[in-house]
Amino acid sequence: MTSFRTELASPQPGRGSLPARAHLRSDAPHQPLDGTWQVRRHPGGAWSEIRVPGHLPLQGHGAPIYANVRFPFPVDPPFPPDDNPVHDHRLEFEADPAVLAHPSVLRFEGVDGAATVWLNDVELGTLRGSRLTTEFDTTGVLRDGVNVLDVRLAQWSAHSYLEDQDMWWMPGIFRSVTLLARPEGGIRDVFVHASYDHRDGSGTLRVDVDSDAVVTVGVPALGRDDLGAGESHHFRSVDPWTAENPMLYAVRVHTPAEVVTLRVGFRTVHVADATLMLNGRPLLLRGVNRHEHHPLHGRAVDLETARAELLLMKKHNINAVRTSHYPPQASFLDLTDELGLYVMVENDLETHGFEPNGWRGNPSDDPQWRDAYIDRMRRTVERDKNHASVLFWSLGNEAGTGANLDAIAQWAKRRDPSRLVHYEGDRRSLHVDVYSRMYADTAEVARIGAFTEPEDEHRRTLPFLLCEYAHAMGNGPGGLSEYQELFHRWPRLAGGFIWEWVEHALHGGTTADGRTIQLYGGDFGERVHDGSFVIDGLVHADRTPGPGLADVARVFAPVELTIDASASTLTIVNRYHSLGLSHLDAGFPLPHVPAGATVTVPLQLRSAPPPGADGAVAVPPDLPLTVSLRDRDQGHEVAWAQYVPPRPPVSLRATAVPSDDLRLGPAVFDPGTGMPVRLGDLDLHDVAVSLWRAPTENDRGRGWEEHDLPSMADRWAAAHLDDLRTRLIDVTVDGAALVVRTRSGPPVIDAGVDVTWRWTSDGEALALDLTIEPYGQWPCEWARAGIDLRLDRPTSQVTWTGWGPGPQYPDTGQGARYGDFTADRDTYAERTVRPQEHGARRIDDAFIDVGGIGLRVRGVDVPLTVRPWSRQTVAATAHDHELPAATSTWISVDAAASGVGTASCGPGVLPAYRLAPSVQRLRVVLQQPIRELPAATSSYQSVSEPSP
Ligand code: IPT
Repeated sequence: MTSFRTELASPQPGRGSLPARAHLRSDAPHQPLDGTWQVRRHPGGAWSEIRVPGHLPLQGHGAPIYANVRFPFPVDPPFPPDDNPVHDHRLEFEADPAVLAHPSVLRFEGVDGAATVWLNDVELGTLRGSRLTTEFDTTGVLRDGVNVLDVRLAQWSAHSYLEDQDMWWMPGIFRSVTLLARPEGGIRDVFVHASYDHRDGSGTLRVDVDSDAVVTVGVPALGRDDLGAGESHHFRSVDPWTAENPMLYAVRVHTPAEVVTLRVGFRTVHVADATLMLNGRPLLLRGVNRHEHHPLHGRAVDLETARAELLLMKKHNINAVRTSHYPPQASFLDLTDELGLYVMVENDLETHGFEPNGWRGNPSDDPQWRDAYIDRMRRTVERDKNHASVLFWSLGNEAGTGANLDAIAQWAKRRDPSRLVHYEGDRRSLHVDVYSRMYADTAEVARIGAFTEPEDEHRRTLPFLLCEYAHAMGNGPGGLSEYQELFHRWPRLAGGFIWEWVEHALHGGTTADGRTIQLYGGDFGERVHDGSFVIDGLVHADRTPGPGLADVARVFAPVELTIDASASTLTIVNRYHSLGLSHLDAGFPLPHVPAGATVTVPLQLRSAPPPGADGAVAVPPDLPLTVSLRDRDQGHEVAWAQYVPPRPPVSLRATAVPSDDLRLGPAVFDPGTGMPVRLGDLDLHDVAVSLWRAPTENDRGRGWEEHDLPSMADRWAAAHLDDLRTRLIDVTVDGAALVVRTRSGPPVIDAGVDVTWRWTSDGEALALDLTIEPYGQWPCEWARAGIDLRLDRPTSQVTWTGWGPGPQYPDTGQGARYGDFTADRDTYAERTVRPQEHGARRIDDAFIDVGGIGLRVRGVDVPLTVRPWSRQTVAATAHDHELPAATSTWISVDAAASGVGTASCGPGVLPAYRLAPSVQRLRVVLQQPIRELPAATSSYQSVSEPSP
């Protein structure tokens, strides 16, 4: 018997297990073994309790390690390091007599690390493949009364080289352990083949069954309970399965000894004319990459949480999930079948850490790893092969190239010709059914869609998808709309999967003042780590949505609405795969618009009923108008459009006259700086022009299209953009205006900005007309151009008329609409795990409450940022919970801002959204209200009615 340690260095698959098969819902007895187990460090530790499923480092045994591409140990395959934590797990349990009455099987659904398993001191075999199911035969070993199950688990093994996914390294028995009775004459495995023929609406069903007994198959909803296994059965008319209408048929497979129940969807996925087709119609994937993550439990995600995630996705028009980068817990796919999401199931395979070493020694092309590759792919496909929602098998992620990958592609195609094989790393798409890329920029995606990119004949026959794009890290992702427009334009483009769904922050307790501590790479003392790169999701680790999710919902909307106010028409484009619009409620009768069609109807407008009035009225041309479509059953909004009329600049009658001591209306100016220092009862501090922002994660990344240049944040730092010094040129009076001219520039360089501040007042408010003009040769683009100021009290809330509720930068905020909003301090600031610039809303009229009094800001579409910390503090703080308590309020009003892009991983800011040094103008009116503000009135039109 090879020793435990020696065997850890073997590239061979685990041994002793039963052949892989589907997870089946059976009436045979089973016994869950989840619960409280015993654990001790091996050798020599003392036993203590541990929760299964769970991770060791999240229960006090060792620490999590976050490393993305790089292996946190020497790259010396197939050897793991000697410094390799090993833990013994033990469960003593009474066998359930119902299980004991039959042959039995012990099933592990996921054990992170490499383990050897004993039952009653009999070695059952080894576990390899952390996110894959393993079953051992326990017949004759399982005994009456107390049984002892031992699992010796090492964190590192040869197989760690195959499991380099971008996530926390966290060993543990993190998925369920179950004993299953396997009755004699029962059903060992089932493979359902259910297809749909869109030409005549018929379905074909073949159920292959592995059993020694006589098997019958029943489909009650189709009136049959006597079908033979292994034969094709044709049904003249079936309701096909799609994510939009996830129609499932109960299928009962029985032998005299066992009944297995499946839920089967008839559907056909294929490629035609380089287009991805489902049931004979083009399919667009509006997807996300999903890791399993919970801030307290790591990859041990309970099913209720998973269901809530999927419902949240559906509510935001997401229709597809790539299970990056391993098969999810098995029952997850029952949910995607039932709720309706298209799934790309990915094999548990990534060898990315070989890339920094020039891919030397990559297991993907080394024969000694071939069996492990086949074993992993086989276990992936066999487990999940009966799910209608699964359209693709993915060979793995970032595993380079090589014969072992080619072999598993061929194996998967042979075993399951009904699904498409995906692998992004296949550089010539030779062994796959779709051309896949990650983070390609829109210019290239457009060429691929238009077939103007040089490609060989084979690749030209394939549809294209982005298995990862729009890196949702921090403030962003910018540029979603530009991708979606291309997906709509070119049939070859099958859409893609945003990176990524959920952030992987780990819960680190609570601060004294009640803030949740969220941790990332490096926070556990790791010496090799990738910091906050694991915090890059549309939803936070606790699944509260980040602002990007509203943008995704809008951009992914399956119905596109366009209001033409001048023509008084509404254009409706139905972008569903096959649904009409009858499930949607618009508040008015929707015309018939079949999937794929566009209909334009006249709009008869009805304002939100003014008190006392009712019925349709003509649109006052100066009121915004919103059309909104809701899902009748689920209630959520599916699509909306808004027409916002142009608003004139804020006017103010300049009646006040500047005094000699630099007072103007409610304002007092400092003669030394020319800047206002008081407005009514408010002290204004640090009024200054500003071109910088606290770098976002995207600003800190190097855009792929300009990877030879420093990041934007570094370019700004090199130009000292955060450190403008100001010289007062002069203060003059021009009629009723106080005109202040300043010059501001960073130290070291000879470029800067000349700024003209033209102040006027009507006695109550203060209007600023600001002009910013660059001089000299600017070495970098700007982050923004605007003014900053500080109030010496913390804000409690901001109320505004303008765009909301979420923030907007030039390439984000598609989910924001015009209206009246209120946000508390934290919501307005848009806190992120790692602090960065965020939270700008485009406002027309805002009130920043600082406790009884406050500052009113008016303008047209003016980006307004409000938060209780300075930019320098935000930029210098590593974690949200380390930000100081609120004592002041920092306010910025911008003339212009740069987009945010996705350079944290992928392209930078698109050219149209960059801010080149240029003349910028801003008109804004500041006021410290002396009267109570009227409560915001919703005079906006919210409903429109197309006339019949
Ligand atoms: C890409 C990885 O596939 C994914 O797991 C994740 O790490 C992502 O990057 C960044 O968050 S690989 C990268 C080289 C594009």
